[in-house]
Amino acid sequence: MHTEEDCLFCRIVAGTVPSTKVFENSTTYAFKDVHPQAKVHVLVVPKKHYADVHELAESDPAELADIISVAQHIADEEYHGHFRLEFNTGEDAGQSVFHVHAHVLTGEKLEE
Ligand code: DGP
Repeated sequence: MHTEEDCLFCRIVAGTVPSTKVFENSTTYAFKDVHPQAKVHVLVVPKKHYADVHELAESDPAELADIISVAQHIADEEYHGHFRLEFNTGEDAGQSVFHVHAHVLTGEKLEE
């Protein structure tokens, strides 16, 4: 079980672990994924810690909407507004960091 103190993405938001920032506002932070799966692969996270997208949706749906707006903004800048948005939820779905994060894939035509 991860606590906020040992949460990698809390540390990235706080700036104690370095990242390449793409976007930031008062509640949301976006940074480049260290292992990109597309020409542009950005992770968008709430600054506040929630374990997964279901917990976020239940606790703060406005922040979930903000994450989607940030994804659209990135895609507008990078690739005429087209993007793929993924929330891996649970270990068996590939979630490895238990601070909710949207994978935003864009910058090129994506494989289906
Ligand atoms: P997931 O498997 O859905 O939990 O995605 C976690 C993503 O986080 C994965 O694509 C790799 C990325 N990642 C892991 N550690 C770091 C890091 O220290 N910095 C950055 N920028 N990305 C990381």
